[in-house]
Amino acid sequence: MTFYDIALAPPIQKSACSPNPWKTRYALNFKNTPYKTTWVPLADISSVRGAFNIPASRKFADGSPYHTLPVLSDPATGRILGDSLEIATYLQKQYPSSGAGDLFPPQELGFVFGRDLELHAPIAEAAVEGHIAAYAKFNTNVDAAFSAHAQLGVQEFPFDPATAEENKAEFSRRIGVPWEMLGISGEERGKLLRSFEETLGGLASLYNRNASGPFLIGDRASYADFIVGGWLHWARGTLPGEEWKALKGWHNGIFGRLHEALEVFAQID
Ligand SMILES: N[C@@H](CCC(=O)N[C@@H](CS)C(=O)NCC(=O)O)C(=O)O
Repeated sequence: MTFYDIALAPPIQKSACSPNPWKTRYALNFKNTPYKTTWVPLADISSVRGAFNIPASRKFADGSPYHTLPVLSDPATGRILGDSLEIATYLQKQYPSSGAGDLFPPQELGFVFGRDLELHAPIAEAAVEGHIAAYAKFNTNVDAAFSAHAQLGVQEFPFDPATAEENKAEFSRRIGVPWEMLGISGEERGKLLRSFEETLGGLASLYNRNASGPFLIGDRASYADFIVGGWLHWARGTLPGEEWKALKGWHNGIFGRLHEALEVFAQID
């Protein structure tokens, strides 16, 4: 299989911090299904994805298509999938007993992020069947909870220096704000960090349900942990070191322990 992830600053394996591709990497490693990663520069996502003739999985606020990664292509079945949750459900259906087993064990995933976000590209909930709907809802809420604090990752975002100016200009164009004005510092940053910590408290309560941890259902990881873990990679890759260190310690160290425990599924080829 070929897994398409976003190439950021070299060495790309070290800077990889795109949350949705990370969810896919965790799922592929969990399933132990052989794959190779193709690294796509930010500016090439539309052309690479366009060549596959699959619909965009997101839309900008004006309704135009937003081409994203991950994409997974499986030559065994000829399938090409372009949405992280769709990829995970495909892997579970196609390779039910591979690797560490069921990616979607039935479980309660009652974390709700109740704030409406005015994002330049709204988050849409993927359509899935049966008990996986709880995972789709969780995915949407976790995406929203982290996206609400994404501004914290602007200043140290690991762009490839060779294309950084072009990438920043494109993001600024989409959002309608100059890149330099997107970053947040001082008192405002402190406030947003406190909001982030408080928001993650809701997720921490879900983790506290199982006192032994480190995963939501104890010693067995599921796709729900990969959803959170994908975003922890975003935090690790874009927050200043001391803030990432602090985050790992928030709520009795739940997120630091989770990030470490997910290491067994984090290998990059
Ligand atoms: N619903 C999609 C969302 C994918 C998504 O938003 N991907 C981001 C990276 S995490 C992306 O490709 N961004 C490229 C860009 O902003 O140009 C999924 O779950 O796969």
